[in-house]
Amino acid sequence: MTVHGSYFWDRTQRRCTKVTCICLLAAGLGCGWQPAAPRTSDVPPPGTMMTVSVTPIELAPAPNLIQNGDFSAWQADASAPDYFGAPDAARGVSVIEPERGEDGAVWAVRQTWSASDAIDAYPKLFHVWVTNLKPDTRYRFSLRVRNESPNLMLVRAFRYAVRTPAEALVSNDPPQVLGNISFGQTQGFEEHAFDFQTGGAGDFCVLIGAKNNAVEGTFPAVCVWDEWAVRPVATPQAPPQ
Ligand SMILES: [Ca+2]
Repeated sequence: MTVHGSYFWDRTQRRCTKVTCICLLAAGLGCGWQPAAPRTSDVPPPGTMMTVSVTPIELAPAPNLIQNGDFSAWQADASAPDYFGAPDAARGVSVIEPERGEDGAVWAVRQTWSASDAIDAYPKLFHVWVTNLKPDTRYRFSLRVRNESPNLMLVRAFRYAVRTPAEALVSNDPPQVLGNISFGQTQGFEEHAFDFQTGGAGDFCVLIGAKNNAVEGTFPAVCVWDEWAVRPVATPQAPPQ
């Protein structure tokens, strides 16, 4: 119910004031003015800005410089996931297979050793070439792995001073070790990482490969590899001079 044109006597103004009173008829509500809720100390007056909360902005991680490092791409009948190299089939010491989820999609790599490949050259092991790194730059290689055997595994990065992997494979110059990690049996999946510096200018490409480094080990031995990644390591900004 709306009543227009009510008048009342305003003692302060000493005049009659026209008001509009809007009354809502509802269950339990009468016609009348409701006082505003008392202002509490944490409510700013109108027109005042206040900080409600501060949420730190998480910077997105740099893109992974290893292509297909999540192992999601593995062509049918291919011996290795896209961009990766399989262990040497003629040597026959280890095999890799796609690790699939319940939906059938490949999400990781299962490698099974029947004997140690500790004496083998890394280009003949499960490996990947990284050809898009900058000189004199610090990078972090990281991976997730489940080592189901007690054997010591070794993952190592090399710098070849040539322009392409094809040239590296025929080069007589020994590659330079940039860094490595080793680990034994893991508790489920574990993340392991190492940092490396690429070295001076000039043509180069980097190989990262994995081997069962225990000559005397337990076989068959199994590692499930996931999330091989190379990302630049953020260096703190130098203070202004
Ligand atoms: Ca994955």
